[in-house]
Amino acid sequence: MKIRMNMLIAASAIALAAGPAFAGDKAKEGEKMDPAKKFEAMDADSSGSVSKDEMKAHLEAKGKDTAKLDEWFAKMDGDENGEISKEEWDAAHAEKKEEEKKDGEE
Ligand SMILES: [Ca+2]
Ligand SMILES: [Ca+2]
Repeated sequence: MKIRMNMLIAASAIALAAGPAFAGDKAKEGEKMDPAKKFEAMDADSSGSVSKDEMKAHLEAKGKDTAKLDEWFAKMDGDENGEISKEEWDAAHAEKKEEEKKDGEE
Protein backbone atom coordinates (compact mmCIF):
# COMPACT_ATOMS: atom_id res chain seq x y z
CA MET A 1 0.00 0.00 0.00
CA LYS A 2 2.80 2.37 0.93
CA ILE A 3 4.66 1.58 -2.27
CA ARG A 4 1.55 2.24 -4.32
CA MET A 5 1.16 5.63 -2.67
CA ASN A 6 4.76 6.49 -3.44
CA MET A 7 4.30 5.55 -7.06
CA LEU A 8 1.19 7.68 -7.21
CA ILE A 9 3.10 10.64 -5.80
CA ALA A 10 5.92 10.08 -8.29
CA ALA A 11 3.43 9.96 -11.15
CA SER A 12 1.81 13.17 -9.91
CA ALA A 13 5.19 14.86 -9.74
CA ILE A 14 5.89 13.92 -13.35
CA ALA A 15 2.49 15.20 -14.39
CA LEU A 16 3.14 18.47 -12.55
CA ALA A 17 6.57 18.83 -14.15
CA ALA A 18 5.06 18.33 -17.59
CA GLY A 19 2.10 20.56 -16.71
CA PRO A 20 3.34 24.06 -17.56
CA ALA A 21 4.24 23.13 -21.13
CA PHE A 22 0.82 21.65 -21.74
CA ALA A 23 -0.94 24.54 -20.06
CA GLY A 24 1.02 26.97 -22.23
CA ASP A 25 -0.02 25.22 -25.40
CA LYS A 26 -3.61 25.15 -24.33
CA ALA A 27 -3.64 28.86 -23.51
CA LYS A 28 -2.13 29.63 -26.89
CA GLU A 29 -4.72 27.54 -28.68
CA GLY A 30 -7.47 29.22 -26.71
CA GLU A 31 -6.29 32.63 -27.79
CA LYS A 32 -5.99 31.63 -31.40
CA MET A 33 -9.37 29.98 -31.38
CA ASP A 34 -11.54 32.80 -30.15
CA PRO A 35 -10.47 36.07 -28.53
CA ALA A 36 -14.13 37.14 -28.60
CA LYS A 37 -15.08 34.33 -26.23
CA LYS A 38 -12.27 35.30 -23.91
CA PHE A 39 -13.54 38.87 -23.91
CA GLU A 40 -17.03 37.69 -23.00
CA ALA A 41 -15.60 35.52 -20.23
CA MET A 42 -13.77 38.52 -18.76
CA ASP A 43 -16.74 40.88 -19.03
CA ALA A 44 -18.33 39.66 -15.80
CA ASP A 45 -21.18 42.22 -15.78
CA SER A 46 -21.78 41.96 -19.57
CA SER A 47 -21.37 45.71 -19.97
CA GLY A 48 -19.63 45.23 -23.30
CA SER A 49 -16.30 46.40 -21.96
CA VAL A 50 -13.75 44.95 -19.58
CA SER A 51 -12.61 47.01 -16.61
CA LYS A 52 -9.26 46.48 -14.98
CA ASP A 53 -11.00 44.84 -12.02
CA GLU A 54 -12.76 42.39 -14.32
CA MET A 55 -9.54 41.54 -16.08
CA LYS A 56 -7.72 41.15 -12.78
CA ALA A 57 -10.45 38.87 -11.39
CA HIS A 58 -10.31 36.77 -14.55
CA LEU A 59 -6.54 36.41 -14.43
CA GLU A 60 -6.58 35.62 -10.73
CA ALA A 61 -9.31 33.03 -11.20
CA LYS A 62 -7.07 31.33 -13.74
CA GLY A 63 -4.08 31.56 -11.41
CA LYS A 64 -2.22 33.89 -13.75
CA ASP A 65 0.31 36.52 -12.82
CA THR A 66 -1.21 40.00 -12.61
CA ALA A 67 2.08 41.83 -12.06
CA LYS A 68 2.02 43.22 -15.60
CA LEU A 69 -1.70 43.88 -15.69
CA ASP A 70 -1.29 47.68 -15.46
CA GLU A 71 1.13 47.60 -18.37
CA TRP A 72 -1.08 45.36 -20.54
CA PHE A 73 -4.16 47.33 -19.68
CA ALA A 74 -2.59 50.69 -20.51
CA LYS A 75 -1.43 49.28 -23.85
CA MET A 76 -4.87 47.99 -24.78
CA ASP A 77 -6.89 50.93 -23.46
CA GLY A 78 -6.45 53.17 -26.48
CA ASP A 79 -8.78 55.97 -25.33
CA GLU A 80 -7.66 55.66 -21.70
CA ASN A 81 -11.19 55.52 -20.29
CA GLY A 82 -10.28 52.72 -17.88
CA GLU A 83 -12.16 50.02 -19.79
CA ILE A 84 -11.23 47.79 -22.68
CA SER A 85 -13.94 47.96 -25.31
CA LYS A 86 -14.47 45.12 -27.76
CA GLU A 87 -12.88 47.31 -30.45
CA GLU A 88 -9.79 47.91 -28.35
CA TRP A 89 -9.61 44.21 -27.54
CA ASP A 90 -9.90 43.25 -31.21
CA ALA A 91 -7.31 45.85 -32.17
CA ALA A 92 -4.88 44.52 -29.56
CA HIS A 93 -5.31 41.00 -30.90
CA ALA A 94 -4.98 42.11 -34.50
CA GLU A 95 -1.67 43.77 -33.62
CA LYS A 96 -0.54 40.64 -31.85
CA LYS A 97 -1.32 38.56 -34.91
CA GLU A 98 0.70 40.92 -37.08
CA GLU A 99 3.64 40.59 -34.72
CA GLU A 100 3.38 36.80 -34.80
CA LYS A 101 3.29 36.92 -38.58
CA LYS A 102 6.46 39.02 -38.68
CA ASP A 103 8.20 36.67 -36.25
CA GLY A 104 7.22 33.72 -38.40
CA GLU A 105 8.65 35.24 -41.56
CA GLU A 106 12.05 35.92 -40.09
CA1 LIG B 1 -17.72 44.88 -17.81
CA1 LIG C 1 -11.01 52.15 -23.57
